[in-house]
Amino acid sequence: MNLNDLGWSSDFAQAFTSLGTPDLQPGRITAVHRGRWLVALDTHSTPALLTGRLRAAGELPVVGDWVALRPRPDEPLADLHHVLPRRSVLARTGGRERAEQETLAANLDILFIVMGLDANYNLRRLERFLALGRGAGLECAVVLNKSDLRADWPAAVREVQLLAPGVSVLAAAAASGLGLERIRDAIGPGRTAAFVGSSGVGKSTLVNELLGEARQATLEVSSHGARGQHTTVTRELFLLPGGGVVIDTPGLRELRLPAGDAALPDVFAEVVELAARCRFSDCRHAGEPGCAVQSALAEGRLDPARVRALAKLEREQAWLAERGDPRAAHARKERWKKIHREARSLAKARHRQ
Ligand SMILES: Nc1nc2c(ncn2[C@@H]2O[C@H](COP(=O)(O)OP(=O)(O)OP(=O)(O)O)[C@@H](O)[C@H]2O)c(=O)[nH]1
Ligand SMILES: [Mg+2]
Ligand SMILES: [Zn+2]
Repeated sequence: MNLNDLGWSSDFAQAFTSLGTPDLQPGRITAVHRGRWLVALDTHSTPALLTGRLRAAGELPVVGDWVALRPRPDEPLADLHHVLPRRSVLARTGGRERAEQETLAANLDILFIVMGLDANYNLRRLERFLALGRGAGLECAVVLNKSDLRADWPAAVREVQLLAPGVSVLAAAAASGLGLERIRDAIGPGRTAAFVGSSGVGKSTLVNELLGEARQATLEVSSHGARGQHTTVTRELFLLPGGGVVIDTPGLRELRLPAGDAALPDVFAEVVELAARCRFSDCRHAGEPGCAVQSALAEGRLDPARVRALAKLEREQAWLAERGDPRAAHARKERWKKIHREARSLAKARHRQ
């Protein structure tokens, strides 16, 4: 193994040099286990701990990060001193009712969004994943896996292509190896790919096929069971035999986008383009005159599900923005107070008539 195979580039080399710490070694985080980071170096892997200074800096290293570390002389352990600036960051909003950002992985080039061609197939979920990937500035590819379970899979490929113009859409069947060559080509040497999608769609099965060996546990979907178990529980980075790096991730039951996700206009381009032609710039497409969205819907030129999906994601973004900005929340409260006041006086006026 060498660092270039792992995705090292001249940018990282420069960042490393400018640390001015030639006694440290560069390495890449391949896994994180209970306060221990596993790091691939040019010759081997080592477990590592954070130095107090790096811990105090707040943002912990994640899978895919490039770090500068120093091996301990007397034990098979290293100390992580620095995280090199990230080229890209995949993040989501953490669990229910919480608005914290959770960084999932760093320094990715391409995101494989895996969807099963069974009951898992869901365009609304796909839109979320596309916004996640595009928001992180990543090339995205949709993998429609389990094509062996759906005879008319080419229709699904076409449907997704229409939904996401410019995004490559590949049909795959992990068991028969269909689609694997295209996935391998899309990754390419020295590039880093992550597999994301619901639990049980076959991410680990695909990663194993790419590796040519069963490195990741996989499980019958039925055994994922009512308790909603995930087979893969941690993110892990692997080097492919032919070059390229893949990160397997645990299934995301519910994906909430990070705050400030700027990719919605990109993912919902046809809706946003129409909305730009509404008479009022703050048109809510709810009966205002001169609404281009409403007329497109009435004429069947626009899919109402897309309009609703965008509105829902925009509401989530507004909520997150307010959580992060109390002033915005205050302004919204004042706006509603004013609307209610006006509604009340209007009602009174009507009553008097
Ligand atoms: N029919 C069919 N089954 C598949 C295919 N790919 C994977 N499976 C099966 O789907 C089940 C789940 O696969 P996994 O690879 O464990 O799914 P995963 O996405 O890694 O799931 P998590 O780790 O829980 O997120 C396993 O029983 C696989 O054998 C496929 O192309 N066709
Ligand atoms: Mg898995
Ligand atoms: Zn409108």
